[in-house]
Amino acid sequence: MDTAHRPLYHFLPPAGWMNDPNGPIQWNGDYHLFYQHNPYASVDADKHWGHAVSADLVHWEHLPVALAPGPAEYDREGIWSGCTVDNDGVPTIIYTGHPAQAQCLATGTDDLISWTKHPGNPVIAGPPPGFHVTGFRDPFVWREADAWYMVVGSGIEGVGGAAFLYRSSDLVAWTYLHPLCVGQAASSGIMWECPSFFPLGDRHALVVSPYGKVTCFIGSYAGRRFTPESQGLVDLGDPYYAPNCLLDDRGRRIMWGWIQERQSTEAQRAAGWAGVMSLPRILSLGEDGQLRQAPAPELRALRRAHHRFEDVRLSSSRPYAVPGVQGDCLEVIARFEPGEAAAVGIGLRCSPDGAEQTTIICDRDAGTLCAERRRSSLRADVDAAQHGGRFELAGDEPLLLHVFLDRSVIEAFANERACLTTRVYPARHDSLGLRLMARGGSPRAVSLDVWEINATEG
Ligand code: DQQ
Repeated sequence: MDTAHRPLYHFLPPAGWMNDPNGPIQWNGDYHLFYQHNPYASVDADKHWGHAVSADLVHWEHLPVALAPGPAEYDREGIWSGCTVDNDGVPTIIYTGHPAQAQCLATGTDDLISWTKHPGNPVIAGPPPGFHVTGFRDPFVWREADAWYMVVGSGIEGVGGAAFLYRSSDLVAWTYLHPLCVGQAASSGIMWECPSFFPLGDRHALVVSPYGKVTCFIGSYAGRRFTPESQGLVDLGDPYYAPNCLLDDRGRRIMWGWIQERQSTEAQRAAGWAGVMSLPRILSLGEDGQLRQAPAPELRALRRAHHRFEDVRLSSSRPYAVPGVQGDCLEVIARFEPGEAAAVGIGLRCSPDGAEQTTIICDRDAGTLCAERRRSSLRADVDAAQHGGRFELAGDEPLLLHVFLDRSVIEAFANERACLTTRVYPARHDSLGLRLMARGGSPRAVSLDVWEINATEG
């Protein structure tokens, strides 16, 4: 198994393949996370629901696989994504059976370890009549005062992504109502995978994975129809996909997403593992009516040795190599006053000569936050494309970059307004340096806090 790039404090299975988070739920106080899992090989096939539990969102215990494909025809080729609900004390999974692309039920024991598929499966055999759809999967279920409601991810051919709405009194017999929301292919894709729909502040949020960057619509929910008022990206990085969320007993909406690999499938297979879960993010609604995401405060339990620097003057001619800090598992909080600078950023996994380095850069002139990966790795088989997206700083607004580095994973939060997840696979063992950089000016890092993270192998 390749351990050099295997993250230490992001969740991932003991071995094999992982993709979407499925059915996260808090049960008897503990957080349970299920996930798309191929336990036999680190390749994208043969999906089971893997399972893990945590008391603190940080340390996870692996549990036996919850659901496996077959023997019935409807899920013979895979237990695809879905959700988990508490049906009056009975833990209940609603998932998509593959290849039927039909929605199915399973009920669990109180410890959530053993699951029994419903004899009446599938409970929704196919898409509503009258639509030519691009897919029909990934049920997300919630309770309202009068009944259960479900959205199923889909798309209407020639129109765009869609979330179809159903109602049930018992989770078994479902009545199709109408589309909760329909998008436009040009602006939000032809298919909405893994929809999640929930109240956020005084609005509702619909999060969808449209075969591209994850999109969050904020809007109003009335008459059982959702009307988007704005649209944004959950993460500017392209490896982040298919998030799912829960509401915990402290009223926090907590979301995880799948962080995809960005090395060749041969390298993934050889590594023995593929796919990483993002850190748990707490969602809220900003004063501007847009999505805010913050890393769960529980993650502070991972902090070990602390290094603090204040009032660091940066120069565009030479990056500032942070003295005495080395590592491939770090938490970094940098507060910049960009001044006149065109861009400021943080270099991670830098080799001493700079031949390898990855930069999270906020370009104020361009209004972007990007991961520059041209020099991420000397290896030829890893993706080196830059990725990122819109992130604008107002006037002299300070920049707070909060970055989690976990070997091959970088998750960055910028002013809690934007997130950027990327992958890095340095070839050199000495690519452990941390740098601050600037372009077109001499900005100030008001403070820089770095914690070494000392986690044990997950
Ligand atoms: N992954 C699952 C599907 C879902 C897709 C299959 C999204 O249910 O649409 O592994 O990554």
